[in-house]
Amino acid sequence: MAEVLPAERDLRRVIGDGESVPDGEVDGLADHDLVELYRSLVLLRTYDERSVVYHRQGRIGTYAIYWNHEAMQAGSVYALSDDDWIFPSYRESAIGLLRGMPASTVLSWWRGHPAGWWNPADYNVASICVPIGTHVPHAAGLAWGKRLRGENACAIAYFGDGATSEGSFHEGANFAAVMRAPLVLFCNNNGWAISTPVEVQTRAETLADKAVGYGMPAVRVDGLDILAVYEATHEAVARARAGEGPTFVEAVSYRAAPHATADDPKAYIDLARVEEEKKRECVGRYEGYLRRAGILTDEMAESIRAEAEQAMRDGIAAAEAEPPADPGLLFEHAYVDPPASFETDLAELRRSWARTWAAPEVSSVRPRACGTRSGRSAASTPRSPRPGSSAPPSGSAWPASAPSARCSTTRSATRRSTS
Ligand SMILES: Cc1ncc(C[n+]2csc(CCOP(=O)(O)OP(=O)(O)O)c2C)c(N)n1
Ligand SMILES: [Mg+2]
Repeated sequence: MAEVLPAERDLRRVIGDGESVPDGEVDGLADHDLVELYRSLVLLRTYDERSVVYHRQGRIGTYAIYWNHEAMQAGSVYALSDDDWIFPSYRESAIGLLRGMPASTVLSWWRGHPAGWWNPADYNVASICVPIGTHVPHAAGLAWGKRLRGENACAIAYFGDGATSEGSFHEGANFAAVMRAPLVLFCNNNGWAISTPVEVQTRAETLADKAVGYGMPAVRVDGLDILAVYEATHEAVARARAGEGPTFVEAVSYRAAPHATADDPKAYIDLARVEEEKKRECVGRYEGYLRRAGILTDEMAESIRAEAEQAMRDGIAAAEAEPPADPGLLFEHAYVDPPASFETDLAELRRSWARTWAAPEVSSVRPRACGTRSGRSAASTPRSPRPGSSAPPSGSAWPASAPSARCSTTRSATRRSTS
């Protein structure tokens, strides 16, 4: 029988304010770990800020900004081991970077390019989930599977406050609790589901209260406090590994950036509150903690920032060097035996592209298994538009060479084991 435990209502905090509120400590984190946490924060922050610029320059498409969500992501991932599975929503699109995924892969995803698809098993990171909450049952199922196989790994599913109103969230949470699946339900409560405030989302006093109905414990943490997030997730992971089932972590913040690049929050958000939130943004807060503890020097901070900026420069260069995708891809993987109309539809698409950009005619629709998609000839590659641009592609960023749309990528060597 699952126990019904009261949700922890107070926000857990470790980082002080440098004045009247003292800094705390977290068991099991050495100085080296504290610096690695900072490195993760800076990498995510740099990715996010550069992505907004790339969007404005028309180099990536609409982008879901996660500015000030970095502590929730970096703190929780650090509490996992590499065998644990991550199920991100669009708000955690770049979380794979913390598992060694190249920035170019995530940037390609935001460019709508197949080079942005990865094999989840390469990183134990599931694909980025755009439908709200539909990945929660997937994560519950994977976690349950780990338990059935007697494996020690667990899963973590990231979703927002708005997702707690979706059926998928409730189905996944209930299933995980009943099956004692080793799952962490990580709710990023930023107070808004686009323009819908959390107050009209639920009558529950806190989102963590919802866990009680499923007989699982919950904890509420300050989502801008990377150490509190780490600690809460670490405890949830320990419960999961001990066979005690899922835990709900509610990480609380107030969204300080637009929902996405297409959004204008001035129409609905409390701008004064946003300014307050910016003053206690999570990267600066943690940097203050590390400096008060004498762990971070100017040189270290500068070198960590430079490393992240270089990763982004390399990432966008590699993403833009990807050959354009074959439009035949739009028709693949839908049917084992594609209907005849696909053939004519694709031919029409190719004709229209050829008319627009004088691209060569290319091969016919053929369903292909994942992993066998390479090997198209250069002649069979029409040019595709640069995302966000109405101009025909030109120059070295859009070569006419053979595309290598990938189902699988190779894990880079930068992964780390934490537990
Ligand atoms: C099933 C589904 N319904 C509606 C949408 C449209 N939609 C996109 S983002 C969003 C708000 C989600 O808010 P929240 O869960 O709080 O996550 P946040 O964006 O704040 O991280 C909605 C309703 C969607 N993507 N999927
Ligand atoms: Mg939200």
